[in-house]
Amino acid sequence: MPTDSCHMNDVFPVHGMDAVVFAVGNAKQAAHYYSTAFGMRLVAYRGPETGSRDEVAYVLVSGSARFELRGAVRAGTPLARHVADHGDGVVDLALDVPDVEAAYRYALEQGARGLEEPHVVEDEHGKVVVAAIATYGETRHTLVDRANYTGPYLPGYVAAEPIVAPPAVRNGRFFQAVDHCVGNVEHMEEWVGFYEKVMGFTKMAEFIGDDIATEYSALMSKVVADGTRKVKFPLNEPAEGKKKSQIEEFLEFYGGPGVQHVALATNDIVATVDAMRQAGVEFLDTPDSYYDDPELRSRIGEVRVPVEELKKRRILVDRDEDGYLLQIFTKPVLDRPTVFYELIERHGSLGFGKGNFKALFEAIEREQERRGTL
Ligand code: TYF
Ligand code: FE
Repeated sequence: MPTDSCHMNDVFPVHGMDAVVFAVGNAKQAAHYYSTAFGMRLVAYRGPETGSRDEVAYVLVSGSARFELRGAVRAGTPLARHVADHGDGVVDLALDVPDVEAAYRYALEQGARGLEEPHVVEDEHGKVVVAAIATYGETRHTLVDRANYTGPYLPGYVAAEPIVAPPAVRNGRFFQAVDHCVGNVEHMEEWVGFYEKVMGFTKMAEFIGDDIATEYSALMSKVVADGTRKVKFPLNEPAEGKKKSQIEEFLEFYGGPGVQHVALATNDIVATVDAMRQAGVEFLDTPDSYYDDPELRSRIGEVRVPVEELKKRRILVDRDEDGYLLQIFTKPVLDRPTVFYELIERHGSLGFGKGNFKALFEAIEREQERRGTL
C-alpha cells in the first residue's frame, strides 16, 4: 500500500513538524545555549558569508526535532523589529506537508491569510517547495515539501559542524522529537475554529474548561491535532481565576499572542533532566506533598522509575486509560516571562498531564509571585 494512503480522507495531510523557527536577539549565543543546555547539534547555517545580507540563521537538530534560530545582522529589518517587540520568540511553526500547493490552496479557500505563495527554491542538493500562511499573533506556518532535497536544511544554507561534542547520554541526545507546540491567544475558540477549518485538524479529548479555570488555572485550553496526531497544538486563553492568569502575563510581556511552550519528547526523562540541570537549565519546583500524597501512588500505579527518583527531580506523572506519562517544565528560558519548555516521556498516554494541572499551575503561580510580574 502506498505510504500516503493514510492521507486519503485527510483534507490537509501533514507529515509532521518541519521546524520550530525562532527570532532571537543573538542567534550565535542562542545556538550555543541550545547546543550545551539542550544537547542539540548544529547542522546548518546561513549569514553574510553565505550571501544572507541581513540575517544569520543557525539550524540545530535533536532526533527529528529541528530548531532554526534567526538573528538580525542590521537594524531596521522585520526580524530586528520582531525581536524588539516580542523579545526572543517563535515566529514560525513550519509543517512538513506532502503537497504544498494543495495545502496552501485549501487553507486559503478556507479563509487563511496567505503570506507566501507556493514557490520552488533550489540549489545543487535539489528542490524544496515552500509557502506560508498566517496564524495567531505574528506567528506563521510555513508549509514545506523537502522530499526532493538532500541538503542540510534549505537552499541558501550551508552545512555546519556541531558547536560542542554530543552529550554523554544514550543516543547522544536529550530528546528526539517535538511532541506539541502551545499557543497563547486571546480567544481560544477562534483559533480552535481556525485549525479545524483551515487545516482540517480535530479536537483532542483533553481540555481545560471553565470549572478548572476558576478553581486554580486561570486559563482555558483545548488541543487540536492533525489526522495522524503527529502535530498537536494546544491553545490557551486567559480566564478569570483567583490569581492573574499566566496567559495574561504572557500576552502582556510578549506583546500579543504567541507560542508559549514547546514540549520535547524524550525516552529517558530522568537522564535528560539530570543533564539539563547540570548544564544550568532551571525547572519548576513541585512540593514534596505532591509525591507524598497516597492518592498519587494509587492513581499512577507502576511506572518505570521509583516515585522517589521522580521526587528527587520534581518530575510529574499522570495516568489515563491509555497509559502514563512523565513530564517536567522549565522556567521561562528568556529575559521575559514568556517561552518555556516541557520534557515529556510518554508510555501510551496521549494526554497532556491533566492530573498534574493543579500542581503545575500552583508552581507557575509561585514563580509569578517570585518574579513580581503579576
Ligand atoms: O500542553 C499542555 O496542555 C500541558 C499543560 O500554561 C499546560 O503542558 C497547559 C497550559 C500551560 C502550561 C502547561
Ligand atoms: Fe504541554
